[in-house]
Amino acid sequence: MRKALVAFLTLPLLALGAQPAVAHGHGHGKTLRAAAPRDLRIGSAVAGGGHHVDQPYPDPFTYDRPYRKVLAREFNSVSPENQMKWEFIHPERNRYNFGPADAIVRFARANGQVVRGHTLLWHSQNPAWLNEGTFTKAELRSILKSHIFTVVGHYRGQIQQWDVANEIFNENGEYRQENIFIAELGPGIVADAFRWAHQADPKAQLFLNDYGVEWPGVKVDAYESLAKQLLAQRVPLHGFASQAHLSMRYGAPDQLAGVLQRFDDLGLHTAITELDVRMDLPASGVPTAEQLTTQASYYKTVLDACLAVDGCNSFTIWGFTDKYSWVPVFFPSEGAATIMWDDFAKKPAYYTLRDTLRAARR
Ligand code: 9MR
Repeated sequence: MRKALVAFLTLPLLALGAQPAVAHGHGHGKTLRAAAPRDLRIGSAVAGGGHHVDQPYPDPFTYDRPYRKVLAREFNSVSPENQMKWEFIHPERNRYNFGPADAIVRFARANGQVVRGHTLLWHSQNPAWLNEGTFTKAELRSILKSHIFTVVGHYRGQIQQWDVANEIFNENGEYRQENIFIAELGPGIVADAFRWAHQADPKAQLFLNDYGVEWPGVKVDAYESLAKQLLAQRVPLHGFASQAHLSMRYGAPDQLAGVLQRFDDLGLHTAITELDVRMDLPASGVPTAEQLTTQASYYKTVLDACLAVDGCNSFTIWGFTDKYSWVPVFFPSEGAATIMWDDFAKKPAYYTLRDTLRAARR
């Protein structure tokens, strides 16, 4: 968020009547996107694929119209939750499945939203043909290269930011050996992935993305030295992102601004890409008023961190409604992690985010 630039741009935009928020019928800061400073995108994951496949409802993005209405109204950035992951978009070695991700990209264009592409180099959610196949190193390298050229090329010009490398370090700051590309080809493959993505779409901002980087520590140190090394080698790295999957068990991330600032100091963009705040649910299953207040304060801590750092240009939550959250599926005693209830009624966290955005916009 560059404040001087915002002030400079505001007047001419108003004079031209060119406020996109007004064009979408939700001006005056009534929605998150309308409340936000102009150089900060407010995003949500788009529910579909992944854990949703085993739930007793049809694909949310495809079939839930009220859900799509809220998604269009509140956000000006969207992230396919699963629809651009390898297992989804590249289910067989010689077959790509672009339909569901194309639908999201079309929706985004129709609603004045940008798209965050997720993700190209990851240890998880890879198709069986890749996990179980036997390939020479040369074959594996060419599989990754052609996947990146095909997928990034398919969306060329339509993706604001790509999570090129996702979760490549473990908690000790070592390269994850579960990542078959890193295990087989060595960590140098990370630089290649960035180079290929940049060739395929020179305008997309290319990010490192991970969880567990909300507090300083060895994992953040590992990313900082990787970022320095990549930049020194003139690898097209443009950003560092904190996913920010938080639990109220562990306290609010009160040092996050400092972490983001270290990457801003390297000249990188920063982003919050998957924020949610889960809590231990009481026996009733319904959070207490106090829990909701605490949750709102965690959301605010993360937004404040982004607002405090000049180059933090994207703030995304990992779904906006508890109805479709991944949290209860993966953490059975925890839940209520998003900013809206199942019926899209707003929680205190929603209002806190909106108020904080409004205050920052002025
Ligand atoms: O929300 C996603 C869920 O639908 C999938 O089943 C799950 C499988 O790993 O992945 C979830 O999204 C993850 C994201 O892609 C990367 N960071 C952690 C997210 C939560 O697990």
